[in-house]
Amino acid sequence: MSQAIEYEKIGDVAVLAANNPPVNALGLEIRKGIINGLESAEVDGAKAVLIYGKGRTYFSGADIREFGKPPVRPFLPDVCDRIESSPLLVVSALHGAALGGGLEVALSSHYRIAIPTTRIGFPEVNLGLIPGAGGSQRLPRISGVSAALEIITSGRHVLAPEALELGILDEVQDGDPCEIGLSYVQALLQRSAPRRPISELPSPAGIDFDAAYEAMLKKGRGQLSGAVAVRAVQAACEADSFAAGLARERELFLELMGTDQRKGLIHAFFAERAVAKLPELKGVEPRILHQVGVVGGGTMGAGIASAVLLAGLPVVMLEMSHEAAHAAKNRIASNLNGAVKRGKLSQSDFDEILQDRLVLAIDYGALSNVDLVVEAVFEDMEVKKQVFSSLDAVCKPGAVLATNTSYLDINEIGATTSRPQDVIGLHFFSPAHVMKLLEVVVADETSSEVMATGFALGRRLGKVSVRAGVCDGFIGNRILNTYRACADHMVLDGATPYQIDKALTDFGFAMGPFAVSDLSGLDIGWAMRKRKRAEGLNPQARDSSYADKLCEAGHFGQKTGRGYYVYEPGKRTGTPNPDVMSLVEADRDARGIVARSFSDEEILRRYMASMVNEAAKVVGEGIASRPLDVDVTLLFGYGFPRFFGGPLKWADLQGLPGILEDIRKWSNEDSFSWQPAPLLEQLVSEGKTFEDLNAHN
Ligand code: T1G
Repeated sequence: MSQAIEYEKIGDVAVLAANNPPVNALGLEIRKGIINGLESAEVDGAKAVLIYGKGRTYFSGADIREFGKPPVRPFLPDVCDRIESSPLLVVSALHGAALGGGLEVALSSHYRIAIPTTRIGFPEVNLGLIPGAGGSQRLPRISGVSAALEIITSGRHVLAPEALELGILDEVQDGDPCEIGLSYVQALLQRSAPRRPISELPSPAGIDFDAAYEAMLKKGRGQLSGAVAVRAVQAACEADSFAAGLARERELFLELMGTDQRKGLIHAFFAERAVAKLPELKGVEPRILHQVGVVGGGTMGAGIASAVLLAGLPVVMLEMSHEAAHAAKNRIASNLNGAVKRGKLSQSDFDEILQDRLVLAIDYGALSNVDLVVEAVFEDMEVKKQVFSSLDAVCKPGAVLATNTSYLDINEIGATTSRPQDVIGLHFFSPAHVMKLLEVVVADETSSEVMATGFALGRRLGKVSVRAGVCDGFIGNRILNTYRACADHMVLDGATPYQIDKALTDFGFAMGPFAVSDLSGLDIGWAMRKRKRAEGLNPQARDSSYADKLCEAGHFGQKTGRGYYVYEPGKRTGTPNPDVMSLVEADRDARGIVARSFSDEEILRRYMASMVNEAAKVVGEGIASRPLDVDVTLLFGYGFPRFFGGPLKWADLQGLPGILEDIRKWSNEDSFSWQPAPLLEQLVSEGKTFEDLNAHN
């Protein structure tokens, strides 16, 4: 059986090779292996020890799957202290991603060499934690407090050349990690380089840690780990000894380990990786994509084309006229320009894309050779059907025909073609070249190969793709429409849009529902309400009119400078629009509603209960395969605070019985009007959680 740490003595050097694919996570066997390897080296007459990782990376951190389980010795801090205190010279050779506990192992080594593409970092804050094996004590001693604080609180990956500049690495050299490591050790031995335990370096000079703490708390919008990391680095400067600093770090680490935020963030880490793992895609090969077509060059179409071009694929953009096609090209150019400004695209690639890889067309014939086409035209069923029958006529056999509709019935669209098995929904979120979420909407006839191709395109575009079934609004918008309606109900009953927005930003959302409506455009909600009225409203639904009045007055939010808020030119945050409350009061009077007060806590509970309840229906009906698919959708498409892990993880952590009790209590009120989801009732009656469903699917 292969060892987690393979031991080999090469000349005077004992080589410890980590072999724990896929990312050499520092699980128990690795930790034991390092200790055993050091002990062997010390009795084996070695003069030095080289530690490196086999496969694609050096240690990428502690084994996250062990968190929350009873810890087993040796603990990582002990392993790091053992490395540093070894009488032998210990050298680490890094490649891939030396992150978290991996960087802590490297920092406890006496010297570090890396290949140029290596990334180092402390991403623990993204898991609701802080470095827990000396990273917050050793890094400030070699890179200085400011650099250490920035790296630890941001969680960002630092490339090797910058890490060399910061003194974190001693050498950067290209080649095989073991080979460059061995020659580096030889060089150190030849010049009798001393062991250099970082823990023996003096405490670094401090900064105003209280100010840094407050700043991180504000930036975290409720997430604690960044601010707590400041206190850990503070200990590196102020503790009486290295050991005392280490103890303080451990104390803070264990406090965070017990928080719901740690559970939420680790759930999010694994959930975003699990969404693409679907049993129905096992062994299914996607179709090859060489060229993509986009029909409709408006905001969404241009965004989708930009995402595809940025991923290196050529695009044929079809519009109805030359003017419209050139307008689409200008939108794409402005999107790509943004990427150039953000340093994500070079000017030469920008030019090459617009000259060679983007083809404009006004004739469907131009799409005859694409492998996949995404339709992004006006949200009208008749228009969609015309487009799809044209695509059916011109596209080659095997081409994937995708629609970017955000709610229309894809079964009905597919039925207008002779190949419904090749029709799928690819629901991008605006701006499509920025937003990470992609709903892959699988219609009744969609083949698994076409579904696999949708996911493959998502991976190629760097998206987080979630499988969704066909219903009005799929996963995300269906749930949004419910909690958005719940907010409207509370306004009719006495709350204000501004109180609701504050309650949700205090909860952790970047923006409240009314500010989000202003950002996406009030005309979108208006069009949806008109469509719903035309389709016949659910009699229990309350149909507020104050929002319509705003739109009838031409106020569509940020894009018109006025909506629920008033925006100064160029500003993205506004002040409450004084007209809104008089429209609301008029609406209440017309309905004979006597306004009452709402506490922020009640607003939050109602809002979240409506969200969780609808999400449970979406899972219960199989529109979402698992609860984690809903969580990832709300995290990546609707700004749900990541430290809660998503609405269903949040619900589990809150306790489903309490949420069901709320829903049952309110379900007969006008201002709630939703019956408890059968799945929620079933889970509560069986004493189960949404997580149980994730585990089983
Ligand atoms: N533990 C367990 N599993 C891990 C893991 C880890 N640290 N990192 C990755 N995996 C799994 C992942 O779930 C996936 O599994 C597979 O490896 C490939 O990952 C004490 C407390 C390293 C940059 O936060 O950022 O150290 O889905 O798909 O895109 O101070 O993984 O195949 O079943 O992401 O090439 C700190 C987390 C831990 C790094 C590679 N370390 N990992 O990205 O592959 S806390 C991290 C990553 C800590 C100490 C503290 C990325 C990656 P599966 P992948 P990738």
